[in-house]
Amino acid sequence: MTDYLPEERARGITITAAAITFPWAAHCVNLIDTPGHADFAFEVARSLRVLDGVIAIIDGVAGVEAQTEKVWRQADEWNLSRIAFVNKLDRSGASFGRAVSDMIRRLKMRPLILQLPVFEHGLDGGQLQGIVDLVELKVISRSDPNDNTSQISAIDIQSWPNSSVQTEAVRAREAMLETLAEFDDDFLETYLNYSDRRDISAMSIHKAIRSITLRRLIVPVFCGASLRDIGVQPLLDAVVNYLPSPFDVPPPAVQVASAGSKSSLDCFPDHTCALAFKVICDPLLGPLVFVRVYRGVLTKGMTLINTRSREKEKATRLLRMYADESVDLDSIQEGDIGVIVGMKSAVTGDTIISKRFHPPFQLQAIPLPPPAFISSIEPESLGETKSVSDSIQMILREDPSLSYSTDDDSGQILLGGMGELHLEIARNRLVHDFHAKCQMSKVRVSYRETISTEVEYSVEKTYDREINGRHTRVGLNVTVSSLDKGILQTSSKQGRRFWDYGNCIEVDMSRAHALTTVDEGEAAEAIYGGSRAALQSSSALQLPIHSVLVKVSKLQAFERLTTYQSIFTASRLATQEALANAIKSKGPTLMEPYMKVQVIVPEVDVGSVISDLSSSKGGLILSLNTEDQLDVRFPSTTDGTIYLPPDSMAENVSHETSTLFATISARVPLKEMIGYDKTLRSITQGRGTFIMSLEGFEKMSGERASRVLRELTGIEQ
Ligand SMILES: Nc1nc2c(ncn2[C@@H]2O[C@H](COP(=O)(O)OP(=O)(O)OP(=O)(O)O)[C@@H](O)[C@H]2O)c(=O)[nH]1
Ligand SMILES: [Mg+2]
Repeated sequence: MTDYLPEERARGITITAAAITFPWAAHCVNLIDTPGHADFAFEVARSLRVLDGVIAIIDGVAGVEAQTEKVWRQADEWNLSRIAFVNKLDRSGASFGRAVSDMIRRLKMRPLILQLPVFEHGLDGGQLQGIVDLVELKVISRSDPNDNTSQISAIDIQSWPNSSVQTEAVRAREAMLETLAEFDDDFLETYLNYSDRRDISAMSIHKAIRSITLRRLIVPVFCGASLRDIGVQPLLDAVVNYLPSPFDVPPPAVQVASAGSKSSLDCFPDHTCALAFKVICDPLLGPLVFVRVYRGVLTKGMTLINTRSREKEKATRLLRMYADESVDLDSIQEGDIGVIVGMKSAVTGDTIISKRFHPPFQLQAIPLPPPAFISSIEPESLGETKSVSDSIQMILREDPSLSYSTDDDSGQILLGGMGELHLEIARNRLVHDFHAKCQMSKVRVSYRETISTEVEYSVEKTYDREINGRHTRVGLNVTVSSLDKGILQTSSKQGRRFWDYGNCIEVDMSRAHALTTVDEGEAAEAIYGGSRAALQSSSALQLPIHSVLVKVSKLQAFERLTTYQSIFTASRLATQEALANAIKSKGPTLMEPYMKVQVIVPEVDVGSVISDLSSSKGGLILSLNTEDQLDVRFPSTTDGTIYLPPDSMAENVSHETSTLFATISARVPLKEMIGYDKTLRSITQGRGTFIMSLEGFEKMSGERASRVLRELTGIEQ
């Protein structure tokens, strides 16, 4: 239902995060379905940014997949409460027990088992029939497990014909109560007061589960088979019962632009305040800006201010989304998610408020991964260039993890992205959805350029420029040097630091002179913006700059001749000049992206995979974990053990035949990883999987660097 794009339907995967709102048990639930493929990680990042809780769906056959582990860590960063659902237990080879031990091991979490799967032959074997709810001690099953429309009934476990299910359920329930008593002091009292634990009320159990889930001490674990609609309704009950409501989470952090300091939204009362986290360019309705309202109520007709662009716009129409369908709304309530139709300026990450506030502030931004892949786009004819670049602007507004630049010399359009699939889908959207007449070259690596460690270059200048027909003048000093990683740990004595795509811009306003027409915070922003623009592309090779420290100081203003725009331009020009000279003095230094790669393969293939990664691809093997080395004991429990459900399996699967897998972690240059899915498939007969994420950029030298320079310039070095 949420996979509505034609590309999603054709490929059977989720590509874009889709929001859906529905009522459940007298609550309103906003759900965002996110993609699992690593190339669409930004869709996950922006969803995690605005959600208060997470349902982690674990495949009961495959266990915890590498990408799940990554998303789990991101959810840690946003302090999100979680519940987990082990799915596909109807499939042969699925095992609830194994999936849970996988979760403990890979996700380093403490599970609280709240359900057990029930099979035709009890705990093991035969078709999945339903689940045991351990709080109520009831079996929830369908009258016909093959028929999704058949009646769902909940019967007391005592009446269930299989006694092994009863015995295990009692054991699992006891473990659950012990865990609750261990983590929740109020519940400990209740626990100790009852000699017969069966008498403890479901209400006090729910309360304790909610409390420790909100405190992120445990993760309640549920199970079932969504395809057969087994366990889905209890999972939705759990969302309402255990995950936080918007009023359970602390107010979001905000950044005050001029001070560069962090504060809380509570410091800005009487404002309607929302975060734009997604934009869809609808061909009929125009831009649809998805917002999460953090404070106040956003009403139809309200005048809204974008704190980044400072532009004012009226919220003429509001919508509630049901994937690709929508209904009109008069208001979006505090805590809710909705859509503002037709906003011209808002982009992902913008803060939208109802009253102008000084100094301007922004809700915490959504971290944007730097693109490591690139592809050039060729309009079919010169006349198409404008329309192709307009279409690209639209997909860029939808997906900021794509990037766009043009090569000044060749006029080529370069599109950057997270991976091969990401760029392929972007191209298909351009051609099919926006009818852009263009072709895309093969996906290649996005290199960076930096300056040599020995170089430091300064430019001190006064710029006289005509901007919009007006004479302007600004003086400043810009010094560029190689970014010493040590700077990360130190705080600046001289000024504010802005970090951007691997560079640092230090703005020192202590010696700013005669600043009267622009306030200091805005001037610092203009300096940062200008330098940042200069860092986007080097002058000779047109590559983004990386690992450079730019220090800007001695800003000199000239009364009314100095404007925000003139400071921005002066900062851009001075940074550009300093960079060009620094690069010229020692020759270009190229950097290439390195990936952290995690490959999960059958143990028999470990040797060949390692040899390919290290010998053929020049990668560095970081670790190798085989299944028998993995310890399922959880470190923080008092006796070192926790309850694990039996390794129950569906029909006809013997434990002996299941393949043992190993996880190989390595660091490999991205260039060598292009097309790796095919290599891995052939080495492992399709049984291996891998994920990779950008680890960073590293300097290139020797023949490797010369080869890339030859490719980029077409000139023999
Ligand atoms: N047997 C079985 N198959 C299932 C079940 N749930 C999902 N599937 C199948 O698994 C496949 C993937 O399902 P999706 O819901 O698209 O999975 P997803 O996690 O959203 O995938 P991405 O969004 O692309 O990461 C589909 O073919 C489903 O029919 C289940 O409970 N049992
Ligand atoms: Mg999906």
